[in-house]
This record gives sequence, C-alpha cells and structure tokens, in this order.
Amino acid sequence: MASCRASMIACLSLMVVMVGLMKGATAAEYVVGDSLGWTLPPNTSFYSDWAASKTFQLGDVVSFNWTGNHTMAEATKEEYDNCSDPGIWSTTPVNVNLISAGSRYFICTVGDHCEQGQKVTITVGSSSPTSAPPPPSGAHTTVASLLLGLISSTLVISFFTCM
Ligand SMILES: *[C@@H]1O[C@H](CO)[C@@H](O)[C@H](O)[C@H]1NC(C)=O
Ligand SMILES: *[C@@H]1O[C@H](CO)[C@@H](O)[C@H](O)[C@H]1NC(C)=O
Ligand SMILES: *[C@@H]1O[C@H](CO)[C@@H](O)[C@H](O)[C@H]1NC(C)=O
Ligand SMILES: *[C@@H]1O[C@H](CO)[C@@H](O)[C@H](O)[C@H]1NC(C)=O
Ligand SMILES: [Cu+2]
Repeated sequence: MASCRASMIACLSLMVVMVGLMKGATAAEYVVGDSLGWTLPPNTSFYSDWAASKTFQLGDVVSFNWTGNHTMAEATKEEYDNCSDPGIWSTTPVNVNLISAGSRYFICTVGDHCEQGQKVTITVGSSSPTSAPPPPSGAHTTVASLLLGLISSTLVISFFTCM
C-alpha cells in the first residue's frame, strides 16, 4: 500500500515535470526591438523588420519595455495604419500573451512616434507570403502534446487508485 502510494506520487511528479518541460520548450518570450527595446526606431522599417525576423506561436509572450516618454497601445488595423490614438494605453513594462491566432497591432501614442515607425504588428499562426511555407501545426502540436500529458496523467491516476 505504501509503495503503491509512493509510485503514484512519483509518476504524478514525473508527469507534471514532463508537461512543464514541453510547455517551457515551446513557449518563447520576445522583447520587442531586442536590445533597442520600445522606442523611436532608427528608421520606419525597424519594427516590421524585427517582427518579420520572428516566428510567433500561440503561448508566446511579447514584452514591451522602455524608458522615457512612450506608451504602448493596442490598436485596430485602421488605427495602426492611421497612427490614431486608441485612447487606452499602458506604461512600461507590458507583457502581451499571444493566446489567439491572427494579427495584433501596437503603437506608441506619444507625439509623432507612431509616424516615425514606433509601431509593430505581431502575427501569430502564419508568416509572410514571401517566405517558405511555415509549419502551421506548431501551435497545434503544442496543445496536443499538453493534452496528451494531461490524459496520460489522468490514466496514471486511475490506474494507481484502482490498485
Ligand atoms: C533600419 O535600421 C536598422 C538598425 O540600424 C538597420 O539594420 C536597417 O538596415 C535599417 N533599414 C533601413 C531600410 O534603412
Ligand atoms: C527592461 O529593459 C531594461 C534594460 O534593458 C532591463 O534592465 C529591465 O530589466 C527590463 N525590464 C523588464 C521588466 O523586462
Ligand atoms: C483613417 O484615415 C482616413 C483618411 O484620413 C479616415 O477616413 C479614417 O476615418 C481614419 N480611420 C481611423 C480609424 O481613424
Ligand atoms: C510626453 O510627450 C508628450 C507629447 O510630446 C507631452 O505632451 C507629454 O507632456 C510628455 N510627457 C512627459 C512625462 O514628459
Ligand atoms: Cu514613443
């Protein structure tokens, strides 16, 4: 009885660790602008170049971090294109959790910073049409493996409680 309980606890711990590892290995955190951070960029293509150099997946976190007089506001596509102030903005630092597929738009609302290129589009789930076909199943396999881990741990629990 005592050894059964011990194996059960060991198996459960292993499952928890495995699920944690799978999750940790796939979720990435990106700092917008890398070492430059979120500020006035050297040119208007800086942040679109930065975003194009990454492959964002479901579960990833995008971090806006800055010093000085800036904001981070999530905008609609129209507001983003126009550089118009969405009216709601955040102060540094801000972590954005990418929990759904599609594009999200972020701008700085201070002065003409947006016009000067302090704006970025984060797209999850597909990449630019000019690049090679991406593996769109990445996020799905992550979710699938997590589910698999949960199911197996449930199986392990039932197995050992039946003994
Ligand atoms: C924009 O600035 C970055 C960083 O200085 C540089 O690598 C890139 O080539 C520049 N792009 C253009 C279009 O000037
Ligand atoms: C923001 O960036 C600065 C400078 O790179 C760094 O020291 C700080 O730890 C960062 N803060 C967060 C919350 O990431
Ligand atoms: C964007 O700008 C266009 C043209 O100036 C204007 O018609 C439109 O209403 C603006 N949209 C937003 C969301 O500000
Ligand atoms: C930040 O810049 C805006 C626009 O230039 C200005 O109105 C505002 O007072 C500035 N805020 C601070 C804290 O300097
Ligand atoms: Cu700014």
